[in-house]
Amino acid sequence: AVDLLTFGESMVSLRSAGPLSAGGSLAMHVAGAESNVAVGVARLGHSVSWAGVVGADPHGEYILRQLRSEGVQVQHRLDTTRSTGVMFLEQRTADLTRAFYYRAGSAGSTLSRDDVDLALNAGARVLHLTGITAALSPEARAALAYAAERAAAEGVVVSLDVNYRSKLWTRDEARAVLAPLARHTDILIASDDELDLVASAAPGGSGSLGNDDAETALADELLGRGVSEVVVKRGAHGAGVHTAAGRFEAPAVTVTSIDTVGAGDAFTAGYLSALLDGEDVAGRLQRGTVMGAFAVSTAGDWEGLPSRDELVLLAATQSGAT
Ligand code: KDG
Repeated sequence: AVDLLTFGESMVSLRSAGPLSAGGSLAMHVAGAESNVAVGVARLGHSVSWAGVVGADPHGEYILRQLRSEGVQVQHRLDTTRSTGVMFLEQRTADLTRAFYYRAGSAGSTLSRDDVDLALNAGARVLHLTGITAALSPEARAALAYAAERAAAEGVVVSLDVNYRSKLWTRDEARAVLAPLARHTDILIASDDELDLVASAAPGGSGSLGNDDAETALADELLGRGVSEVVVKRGAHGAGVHTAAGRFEAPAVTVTSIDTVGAGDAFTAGYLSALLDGEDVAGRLQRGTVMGAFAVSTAGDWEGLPSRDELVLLAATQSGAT
């Protein structure tokens, strides 16, 4: 059994240095929330497996090579009739990046229950899922629900990052599919504006989570439904965890932000790595925020993530040491 198993769609990401409408050079990278987490956890020294479907094209081969070279075990299916998905990531301004997807009908979107079954047969301590998979196709949605249910029944720790992508589906569509998944989830990870996609709005609230009480009400509802840790990502404001034993908060590590894409995935990789190491909730939060800091202060979704030995580089920053 591997320490962590994850599955989802990985794509070729074509990154621009400026407005796409002006053309120019694009740099080819591997993107995908789940493979970002896989790489992050693998770099920290755990055994990691990623399952997914790619096209029989150089793009798919590139994804597989990149993941393998990061030490991620790949359990892929080749779809010879479809293309590997592509996304453009446009650096529109220094502070604003925009994603444009070319992934409808992609090979990765055909991920099925059979694919998931094969991957789960090998065993894992933690299964990490994201809500993106449910937005890809009816079969991917069914595969996600099935995996959560099977893994939970087998005693595998199930982690679910909501990861709402507005270009793939509406909030109402996401809520209808993701809220029922919470029942099989041990570790529910969400940005502070995503919690209402897995729980109902707090009494009297409109779902706006600027409000601390509203967040607590949503988290309590999830804890009542069997989730053991409700992890809330707050970007530059750090992260928090609601558990039956109380609430924990950690500030973000202060760094210069140059690329926030992948920061949430890096946080999740750190959180799950510390969980695998037997760290307590405070230790999980701490490693998550350090990993998030590496992601935002380096270019790329995952390229700047640290090895285990490098973790200390930014942990030291946090305590003011140089
Ligand atoms: O979390 C970063 C992801 O957004 C990126 O890697 C691409 O998986 C991706 C998606 O669906 O947006």
